[in-house]
Amino acid sequence: MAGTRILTLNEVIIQKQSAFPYAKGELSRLLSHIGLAAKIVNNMINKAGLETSIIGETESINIQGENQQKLDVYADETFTKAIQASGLVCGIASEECDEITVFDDDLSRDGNYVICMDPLDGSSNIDVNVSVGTIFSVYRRTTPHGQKVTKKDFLQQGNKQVAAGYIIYGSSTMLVYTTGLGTTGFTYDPSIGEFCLSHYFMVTPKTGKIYSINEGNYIKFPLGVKKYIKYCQENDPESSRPYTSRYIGSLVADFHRNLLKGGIYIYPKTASAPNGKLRLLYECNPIAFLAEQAGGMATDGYGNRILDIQPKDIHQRVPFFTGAKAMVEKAEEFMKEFGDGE
Ligand code: P6P
Repeated sequence: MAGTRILTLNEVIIQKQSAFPYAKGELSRLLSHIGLAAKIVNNMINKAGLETSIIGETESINIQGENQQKLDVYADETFTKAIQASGLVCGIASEECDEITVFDDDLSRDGNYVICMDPLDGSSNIDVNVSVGTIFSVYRRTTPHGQKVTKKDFLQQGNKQVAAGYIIYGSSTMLVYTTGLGTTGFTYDPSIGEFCLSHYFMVTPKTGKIYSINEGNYIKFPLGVKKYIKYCQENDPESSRPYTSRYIGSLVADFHRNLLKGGIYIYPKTASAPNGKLRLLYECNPIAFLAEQAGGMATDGYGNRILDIQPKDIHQRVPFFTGAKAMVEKAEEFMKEFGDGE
């Protein structure tokens, strides 16, 4: 539109940081480094179909027991290097690494922040050209500066996050983040190599017509989840039911669609996954922060706000219900009434 100049990620971060006094420009610098890594990974993902050397599996299995994709390792290394180069972060907890990564150089040891990240979520979808994402979560360290970071710095409740976000590598590549001042989205413009402001203040609909869950696990679900799925499928035009089932198998893509259109994403506990599948530190907490900042909700299905759960382990899993507030509340009603029963 004439007269409206495009604002880049760095410009908006600096604009918003003025409302965030203690960041002293550090957070904006950190988010800029994350944006750089996102551009590098985006470039490689877009070539994945052509560069056969970068697609497919490595020989290794990560701590999750999942085959590591070559791009998982590439994304983990790229984000780790870019984050360390900022000199602001003293360590990283990554889905791809069994233990925390401690940055032991002078600059980083004095860093104020730690990062939890899923460098490439949904990566098994890459070889079939389905959207994937990077998820990150930023905390201030709790142990004294100058010392090596410890696991304690990472085992903080999600309500202590100072920033969180995701990059979705889809039909277009977007970076969506929050520092607690609302959820903001940027769309990557490859012609200028910049993330450009496209969604200044994202607000998710109070309710929706989309439910996202892997119904292939139906027989293993808690009774409350089974009852909620049937509720979604009932014919009740007054409440816009039956809802539409949409499940890509890529959390960032499913969440992003529901954030914009209104919907609920559920990964509950199942008979074979008693704590669910998703990891609290680098999937549920950052997504929950973004959901709440956009007016949505995120719980474990048992009335516990995700952001208030006290982590015990860096790879801890939790059941995950997130999306439009009215939909999460309705699912919680079914869980309260029917619980885990058969
Ligand atoms: P399932 C990808 O591995 C992931 O962590 C999320 O991105 C996704 O929503 C979920 O697992 C898919 O799991 O068991 O339905 O294949």
